[in-house]
Formats: sequence, C-alpha cells, structure tokens
Amino acid sequence: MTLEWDSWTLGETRYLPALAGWHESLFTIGNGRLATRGSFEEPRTGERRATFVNGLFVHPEGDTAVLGAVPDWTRVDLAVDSVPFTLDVPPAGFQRTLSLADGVLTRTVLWRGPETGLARIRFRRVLPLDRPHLCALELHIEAMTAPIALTLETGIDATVGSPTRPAWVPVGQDGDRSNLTASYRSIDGAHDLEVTARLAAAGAVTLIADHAHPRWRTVLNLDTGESMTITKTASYRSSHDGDTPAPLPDTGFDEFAAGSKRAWSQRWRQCSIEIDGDPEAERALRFAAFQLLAAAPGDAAGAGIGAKLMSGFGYRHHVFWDSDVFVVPYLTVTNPDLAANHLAYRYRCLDGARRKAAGFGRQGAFYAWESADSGDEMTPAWTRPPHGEPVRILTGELQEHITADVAWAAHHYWRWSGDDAFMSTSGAEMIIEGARYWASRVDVNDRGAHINGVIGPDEYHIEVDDNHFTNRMARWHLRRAASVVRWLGAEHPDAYHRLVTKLGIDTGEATRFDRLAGQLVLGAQRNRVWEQFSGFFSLDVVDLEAVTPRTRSMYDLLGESRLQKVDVIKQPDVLMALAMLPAARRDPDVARANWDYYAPRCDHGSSLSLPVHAGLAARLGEPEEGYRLFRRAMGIDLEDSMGNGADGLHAATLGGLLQATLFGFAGLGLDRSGPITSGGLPEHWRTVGFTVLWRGRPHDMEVTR
Ligand code: IFM
Repeated sequence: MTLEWDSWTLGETRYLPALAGWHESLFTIGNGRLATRGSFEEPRTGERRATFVNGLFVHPEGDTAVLGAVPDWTRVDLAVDSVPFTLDVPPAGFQRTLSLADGVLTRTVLWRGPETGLARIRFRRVLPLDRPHLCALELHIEAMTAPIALTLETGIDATVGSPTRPAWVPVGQDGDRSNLTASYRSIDGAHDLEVTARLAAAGAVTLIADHAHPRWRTVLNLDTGESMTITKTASYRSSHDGDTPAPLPDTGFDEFAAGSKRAWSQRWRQCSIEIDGDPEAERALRFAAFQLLAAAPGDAAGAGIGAKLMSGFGYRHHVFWDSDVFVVPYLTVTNPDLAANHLAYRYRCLDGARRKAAGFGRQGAFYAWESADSGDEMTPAWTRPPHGEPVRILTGELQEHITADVAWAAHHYWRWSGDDAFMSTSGAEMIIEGARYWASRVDVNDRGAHINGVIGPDEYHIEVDDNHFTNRMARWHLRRAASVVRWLGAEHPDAYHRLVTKLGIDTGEATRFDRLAGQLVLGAQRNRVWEQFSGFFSLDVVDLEAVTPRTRSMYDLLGESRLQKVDVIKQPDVLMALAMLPAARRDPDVARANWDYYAPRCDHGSSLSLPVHAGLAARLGEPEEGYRLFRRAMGIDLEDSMGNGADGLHAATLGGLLQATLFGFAGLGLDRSGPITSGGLPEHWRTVGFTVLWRGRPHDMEVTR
C-alpha cells in the first residue's frame, strides 16, 4: 500500500515515479466546473498534466468530441542556483496530502541540487468549491542550509495535450508584472476561452510574452533561514459562460481555502458516512464521495458526469450509463441538486437522442451510449489497439439499454426527491420519448415481443437476441411511461396538455405502452435461472476458477470471436437487473439461483462489476461475500488493480462502492413513510451511519449488526 490516510486526508510520503501517472488521477481536485489532475507544478517526464472545464468539448476534425485540457495554470518552472527543480533528482523528503475537508492539495519537498543548499518547497492548490471559476496556487520556499538564488517562471501554458495534441489555439494576450490575460480559440473554432492570471510575488518580475506560454519570470535571493511566499490565482471563462466574472480577487491563499472549506462542509453534512469497525472502508467511501462531488456540475446549465469524472483523459470524458446508474442514485439521496443537474444535462441531450433514434428509422429517443455536449452518439466506430488490427466498436449502435437507464435514473430521482416539477416537465418527456423508442424497436410475433441484435451490459457477447437485462429494463420503462402519462393527466393537467401538444400524445398511448410491456419476453428460465440471452445456455462452459493465477481479463486471453462462444461474462447482466429492479429479486429462490449461476461466470472485466456484485451479495444475505467483493472494488482506484489508473478514476466504481454500502449492506430503500433500511452488515461493521435526504428533509440513518 503506497497511500497513507487519516480520516479526512489522503496522502503519500514517497515519490515513486512508476506510480506517478495513477497518482495524478488520485490527487485530482475539482469544484464541479473545473478540475485539475494531481500533476506536479514542475514538469515531469511522462506527465499527463491537465485542467478541464466541465462540458467544454471540442470536436477535432474526423474524430469524436473530447474534453480537451485547457491551457494550464499550474506549471511552475523553478531553478535553485540555476539547477532546474525536478523530482528526476530524487528528493530528500516528499509529502503530499489531499484534504477531503476543503479540497486543498499540499505538497512539500525537501530538495537540493547536486551543488545547491537544501530548500523546503511547499505548494498548495485549491479549486474553491464556492467560486467555481477560480483557481489558487501558493508556493512557499525556504532556504534551509545555505543562501540560494531562485529563478521562477509561471504563467499560462497552452502546450498541454488533449490527449494527443493541444485543443486550444492562442489568439491573443495582454499582461504586465502582475496580471495576465490570454485568449484562445478551440481547434474546431467553436469556442472562445479567456484565461486570466494574477501573481503576487516579491522581487523584480518580468513578463515573457511567449505566444503559447506567456509567463512571468522572477529572480529572488534567500539567505539561510529565509523564506518567501508567492500566490498565483487564475480564472477560466469560456464563450459558454454568461456574465463576465468579477476580476480576480486580491486575496491570499488562506481565504480561498477557507471559502472552499465552508462550501465543502455544507456538502459533507449532506453526505456524512461513518462505519464503526472499518476505518479503511470509511476513508475509501469518503474519498469516493469527494471525487464525485468534485466532478458533479454545480449548476443546471452545466455538463453531465463523465465516466472518468474529470480526472483523466480516459474515454475523452464521455458520459455513459456509469453516471445514471452508478453515480446519480447516490447523489439523489445525498445531494439531489447535483443529481438534478445531471438529469438536466440528459434533458438537454434529448434532441440528440431523437436524432439517433431517427437515424435508425425509429421513433422517440435513443440515448447516446457515449455522450458529450450535444447528445449525439460519440462512440468511435473503431478502436486501434497498440498492437493489432483495428476493432469495430458496436456499443454505440447496440447497447440500447442506455435509454432505459436514463429513465430509471430520472424515476429514482423523482421517487426520492418528490420533485414533481421535474417529472411533470423534463422527466416525463425523457421517459415518454424513451418508451416510444422501445415501442418502435420491438419485433412482435406470435411468441411475444422481442428485442433482437443488442449488446447487454455484458459486452463480451455482441448482437444477441432477447437479452434479459435489456428486455426487462425496456418492460420496466414502458410500464413507468404509462404510469407517468396517467399520473400527469390526473395530477398535473396543465403540464399534461403541454406535453400532449408538444409530443402529440394520444389517449391510447399509455395503454399501448402497457400492452407492449406485457408482451415483451424475458427469455427462457431453467431451474429458476434466467437465460442471459437467447442461446446463452448452449454456450461452451469455461471454468473460470481453473484459469488462475489470472491478472488479465478473459477478453485479453480468449479474444473477441472465441468469447462469443463461451459462457464467461464481463459484468453483471441478469444480476444487473436484479440489482436495479427490486421486483426482479422479489422471489428469493429465483434471486439465489441466478446469483449462484452467474456470479462464478463473471470475470469482472469491467470496473462496474465488482461493486454491483458486492451490493447484491449483501442484499441476498451474503454480507461476508459482499465485503470480499467490496474490498476488491476498493482496489480498482486505490491500488490501481486494473492497471489503468493513469487514464483517470472510475466514476462507476466510486459511485458503486457508495451504493453498495447504502443500498446493499445497509439495505436503504423507500416505503410510504420514507427511507428504511434492512441491513446485512459484514461481521466487523458494528454500525453504519449516514444521512439521506428524502423529499428535501434530512434523515439520519444508523444500521447496526
Ligand atoms: O459503461 C461502461 C461499460 O459498462 C463497460 N465498459 C466501460 C464503460 C465505461 O466505463
């Protein structure tokens, strides 16, 4: 274990270059609008330095949209007695701490160049949660054993990559000894961005008006024992933003940190979580909540929540079902305003979803599997593995359950928040348009209604017929749409009539949704086990337990075409239906039979898989097994157990851990009187305490063994 924790901090006391990429992701800070990876201030070979502005996607020619890194505010080039400060020269001491209480990242390094005195260099940075346009950085340097001459350069650096080349082209700059403004145009010409920075430093400061990297330069001499502090602030304003924000405030770092702390305290009050008996799990959950809150847009005009949050270049920040199913339900019960913001994003994407459905010759709305700013499909058609032939990607066309997943998240939010204003407008429209998609998608014959040629959550099996999860979710969706139409007609006639006019709803539509739901087949059942898709029971049996010790997925080992013929699955599929739909697990014998059959067939090739299994095992009365899986899920981001940590954190794993705890181990649910629990805690968890909001009112829940 390379990380060091206490209750409210994540830290490290050694610099290990091999882990630096993953740690850049782990030490990401954010305020919902901006996020900055934990790359060092001074350049590092192999760094993936990045600051992101949520929702600011650019569309490189011939490529899918990417949330490219914006010009960087963090870079500081330091030289001590003319020797460049870099951790390529191993430091004499190193400590880095991320404070989850206020989002301040602090790094202290004891460092001496080959022939220099010893310096203590401390960096602090924060993206204040209460001022989402701003960034603040403080540098404190002390000459410890001998006088030192320091040269410092810092400014706004547009040479950072995105992920392969810069996304922003400099178009102008203006500055003086303490203020700098630089303007950029995105490479697709669609957006303008203005970055302003301010420097408060002693000594003679000069401005180097470099085109791509305008920066200040200052030279300072420190006597032994002397120290000095430099503060830099920055702000990002894009053509998306409304009013011009106030000029950069002339305040010190501590004031930024204090404001941020007040805002974080408010959030933490709403998502407190305590586990008596397992401080490690408690810290992991707090870290998970921190990163979700740091990436969730704080306003309804903002973006959605990406699969890598805002912590790396993985998946180009596209939004998948990861957010709707693994993150939004947690936000719904703790910070419903943030869940509502994500749903507002989904509503803004509805036209894109309509275009996608129309492109397939169908009605209604078919959500993008990978979504960016417009809601149009962003899944690349091909991927090019580093060694090997290009591989066709069909998820964007065939992973149709996404439409029901969005509806499910909206409905879950509505049940918990009681936000009728949402449901009677955007929520209902999304749900009805999605249901219309299913109605135009199914093939009805004398054996029922079928959905053929899809990919279910288990992405190992491609173009399958009557996938149990897809059909069950579509059935659920059609029924919900019918009840929402009826509810609207009865309870909100004005909103109903508005929608009737806008969408052309006719009186028989709800009845047709219900009828179709009743016709949709759920597939074969053998010894109570649902067949994952038509033909699954006839696949070759692979004994996964025999393929040990295994560090790679079965996809890597068998390859795509062989995988089609075997019964190994990537992530829960039938079990996903059980996890999401209480009705699907109502019969305990059916639930148990499906668990016993599918759990051993799953190789957890996806980061989404383990937390779902963990929560479901707890739900099915196996908390110790659930805990074993929960620990493995913790390792995905906290031990980089999948080996892709440098690409960014896994939103679904982090949200999934929180959901496994609340909805799984603590058995959180709703009945008519409000939130209830029906816990099945692991042996060593004495109590789990947390707060949830139901219909705007906080409820303190405590579950004991
Ligand atoms: O959404 C997931 C999918 O379920 C499995 N592959 C990765 C995607 C993004 O995390």
